[in-house]
Amino acid sequence: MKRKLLTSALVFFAVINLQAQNPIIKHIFTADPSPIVYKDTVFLYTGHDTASVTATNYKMPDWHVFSSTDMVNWKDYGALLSPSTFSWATGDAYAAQCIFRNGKFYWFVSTFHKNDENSKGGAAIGVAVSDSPTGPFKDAIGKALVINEMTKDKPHAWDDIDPTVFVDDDNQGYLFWGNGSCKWVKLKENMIELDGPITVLNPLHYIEGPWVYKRKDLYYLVYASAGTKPEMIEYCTATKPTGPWTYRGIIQDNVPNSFTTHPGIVDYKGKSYFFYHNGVLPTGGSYRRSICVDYMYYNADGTIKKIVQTTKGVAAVK
Ligand code: FUB
Repeated sequence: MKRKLLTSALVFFAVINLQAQNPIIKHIFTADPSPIVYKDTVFLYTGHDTASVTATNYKMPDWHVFSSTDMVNWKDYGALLSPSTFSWATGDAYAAQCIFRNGKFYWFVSTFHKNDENSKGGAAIGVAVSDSPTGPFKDAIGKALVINEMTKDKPHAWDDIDPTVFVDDDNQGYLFWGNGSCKWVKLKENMIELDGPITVLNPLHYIEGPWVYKRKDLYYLVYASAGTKPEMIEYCTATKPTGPWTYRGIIQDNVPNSFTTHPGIVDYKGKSYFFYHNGVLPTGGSYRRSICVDYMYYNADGTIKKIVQTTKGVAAVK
C-alpha cells in the first residue's frame, strides 16, 4: 500500500513538473532571449542576471548559450562570452543576438565602452564571431561597431543597446537597435561594418529590445514598449525591411514581477515560439529575471495573435 502511494505521488509530481516548463531555465537568472535554429537544434543566447535580491540595478557579467532539440530540456553551455572578451568594453552584458551567416556565428552584443581615446564611455554594440554556435567566440572587429558617446549633456548615454540583426532573402543584412528610439542601418556582407547612413524610427510606444524578422511576405519589427507602466511587447509590420512600418498593436501584456521584458522569436519544427523574460522564480525580480517560452500564433493576414503567458509552457517536440 505504502509503495502504491509513493508511486502515485511520484507520478503526480512528474506530471506537475512536466506541465510547468516556465521559466525554462531555473538554475540561474537569465534575460534577453535570442533563439536561432541551426542543424535541427534551437540555440538560445541569453543575458545573465546576478544582482542581489536587494539590488536596484543590473549586474550582468556575461552571456550564456543553451540548446534544446525538444523545446523543454535545455542544456547550458555556460558563460561563453563576456564584456571582457572585448578589450574596449567594460560593465554589463546587456541584450544580444547571435545569427548564422556565411558559415560563421556572429553574436551582436550590447555592452559599455571604456573611457579611452576612442570613446568617453556609454553604451556600445560589439560583434563576436565563432565557427560554432557554442564558441569559442572572439571579438570580430577589435573595436565597437556602434558607439554612443557619453557627454556632459548625455551622462547616461545608453541609447545604443539591444541589437537585432536580420539578413533578407537578397542577402542584404540589417542591424536594428536602440533605447528610446529604434535605429537601423545596412550591414556589409562581412557583418562587421556598417554600410550607409543610420536611420532613426519612432514606432508607437517603442522603448527597446527590437526583434526583426520576415515571415512569408511580411517584415516584423517586434519591440518592448512602455508608457508609465512596466514593459509590454508591441509590433509593426512592413512590406520592405526599410519600411514604412505600420503599427499593429500589443502582442504581450506586462509580465509578472519584472519591469522589462524582451522578445525572441523562432519557428521550429512547424511551430512558432515566443521567448521572453519575467521575474517569477523565487527571489526573482526586475534584476533577477527568467526566460520563458510560449506558443505564438498568426492570423491569416499575418497579424500576430496575443501571446498567452503560461506557467505550463510548450509541449516537448517529438
Ligand atoms: O537586460 C538589460 C536590458 O534590460 C536590456 O538590454 C533591455 O532590453 C532590457 O531587457
